[in-house]
Amino acid sequence: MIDLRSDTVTLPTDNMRRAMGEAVLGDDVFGEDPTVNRLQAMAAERMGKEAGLFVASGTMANLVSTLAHCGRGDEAILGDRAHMFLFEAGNSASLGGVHHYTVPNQPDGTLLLPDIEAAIRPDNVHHPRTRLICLENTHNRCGGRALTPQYTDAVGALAHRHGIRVHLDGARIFNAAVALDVEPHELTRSVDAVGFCLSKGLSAPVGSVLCGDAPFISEALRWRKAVGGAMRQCGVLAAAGIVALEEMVDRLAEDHENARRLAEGIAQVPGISLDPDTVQTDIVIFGVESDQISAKDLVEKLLQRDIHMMAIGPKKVRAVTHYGIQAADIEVTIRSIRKAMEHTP
Ligand code: TLP
Repeated sequence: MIDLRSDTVTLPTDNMRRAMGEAVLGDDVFGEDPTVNRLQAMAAERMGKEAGLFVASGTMANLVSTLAHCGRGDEAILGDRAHMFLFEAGNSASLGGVHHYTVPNQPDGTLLLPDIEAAIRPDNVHHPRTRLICLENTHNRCGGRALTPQYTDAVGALAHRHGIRVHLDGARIFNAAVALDVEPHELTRSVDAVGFCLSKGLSAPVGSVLCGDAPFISEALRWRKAVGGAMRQCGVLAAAGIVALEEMVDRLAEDHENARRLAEGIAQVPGISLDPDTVQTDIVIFGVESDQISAKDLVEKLLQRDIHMMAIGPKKVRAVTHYGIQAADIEVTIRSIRKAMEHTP
């Protein structure tokens, strides 16, 4: 099976399994797990922040950050294609009483600065209070596009001018850093909080780290406890995260090359719409133009050829490259898409 559904399907490497077996552990709720403490310090250093907090998932990083920044009736501005808006079960509303104000995501994953500015509420009893702006880098639903340091700085400056905080959903921040050839901290220097995932392209089995200044992280620690996310000897998981940071970042370039090759190959297939120049990282989103076939049909046809992708709309399919995908798999995939589309009436 060539599984291109997501980079979340990656399995831990042999070095991760070894590190997990040998990890020195303690009770992290007492702050006494040395492996968790080491991962948190490493993560904070990479993100250029004071402190880090190990959490169970990317969703938990986003939730705990929202809860730490906002109170009930406060508002967060974010993109209409943001993962936090679309795919996190409405948790900021259901658990935090936090209202979302969406502005259109541009095809490159950005939000226009005038749109953000216009969404900031005036201080008036009729309105919720704008507390937070959320960005996503790389942007999942915009096809893995990377936001630049300059763009992020501009949003940070705008937010801070209005006394508003910025949270970055950096689930795939290392993909962005590798694609843009910058240090991750250049992408985070203007945000107040960033969460990144260890369990996507970096291949660790579980976990994300939320980073920010020390007072924010102590507030986030309380919220992590409140949502049941305080774990005990979770150094066994953090150990794999340390290997992910040490060994799995630079190789993301290979995933990006594979994605780019996949995009170039399938862009040639009649009935498929895709501009390969928009593929910057590990995510390839393409359109199924033919009237005769839906995204779901194409995904089913590919499955019969042992290739797994995800239909993300009636006419849209997503494929994600990762550590488990080799260049040869990409060639097989391109040939299979061509075949699947050829047999379309
Ligand atoms: N995204 C997953 C699934 O939701 C589909 C994927 O396969 O892409 N932020 C971003 C930008 C994400 O893409 C995801 C996961 C998350 C947050 C949530 O991370 P987890 O799954 O660890 O809660």
